[in-house]
Amino acid sequence: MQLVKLGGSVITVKSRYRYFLQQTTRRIVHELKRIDDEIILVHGGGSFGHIKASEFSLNGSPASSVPDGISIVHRDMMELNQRIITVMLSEGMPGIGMPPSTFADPFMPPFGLIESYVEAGMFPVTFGDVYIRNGNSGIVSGDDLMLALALHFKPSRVMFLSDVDGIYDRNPKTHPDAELRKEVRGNEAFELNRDDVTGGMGKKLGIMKRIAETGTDVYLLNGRHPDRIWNMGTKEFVGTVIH
Ligand code: ATP
Ligand code: IP8
Repeated sequence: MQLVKLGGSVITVKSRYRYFLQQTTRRIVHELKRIDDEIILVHGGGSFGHIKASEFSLNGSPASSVPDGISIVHRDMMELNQRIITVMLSEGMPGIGMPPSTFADPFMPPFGLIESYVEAGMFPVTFGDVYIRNGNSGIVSGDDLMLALALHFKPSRVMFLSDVDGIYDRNPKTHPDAELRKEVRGNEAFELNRDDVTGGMGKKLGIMKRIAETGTDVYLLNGRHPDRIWNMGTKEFVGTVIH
């Protein structure tokens, strides 16, 4: 089994509310389809999640407008999820959406159910979502779900697709001379996008390291070049690996 995160930065334009990158998503799905293995997918929020979640402070103290905010962000995330599944279907990859806001514990996906869909030849697609727990609202990140799924299923390979070539010593978007790390050294610096409500690349690296501790190689690569998945584990690979 393989576990794949479609980062919100690669399947949407993060600065433009609800802007889905259908062609990029199609090119990624086209490559994933050729992997001869079971695959569980997770996707992030991008501009379908972070902009409104930040506007409504869903990750902080509950505001009076929270019920509206929860409803809007969830609707938008469902829309993104269904758009991805429509692309998957058209590429011959039957996906099934699994919204965490309906899980008994949003941080603990229903593993048995996921397994049933995988056994039926389907591709579960869960995603960063809103939740209410013990009276408090919050956001579960796709990266949190990647960790829970990796710990349970122990996939043979875990990949995070983003809009950059890998993890750099500094944010490559603001530092054109930033250096790509094939392996991290521990002195990387991270910058957070203004609207990001779930911690960005710095938090992602922490999650990648925790998954790697279970013995699975974890890759971060650029989803705009999905053919790079075929070089994972070789010298030619362009991206970052955590062993
Ligand atoms: P989402 O959280 O919406 O699913 P994602 O998983 O694609 O999105 P982001 O949280 O957007 O990931 O993180 C990717 C962004 O992290 C890049 O666009 C990049 O600008 C930024 N970034 C900041 N610091 C670094 C760094 N040191 N190396 C690589 N990228 C960095
Ligand atoms: O982009 C966040 O998930 P992430 C989802 O994987 C929302 O961190 C709703 C903002």
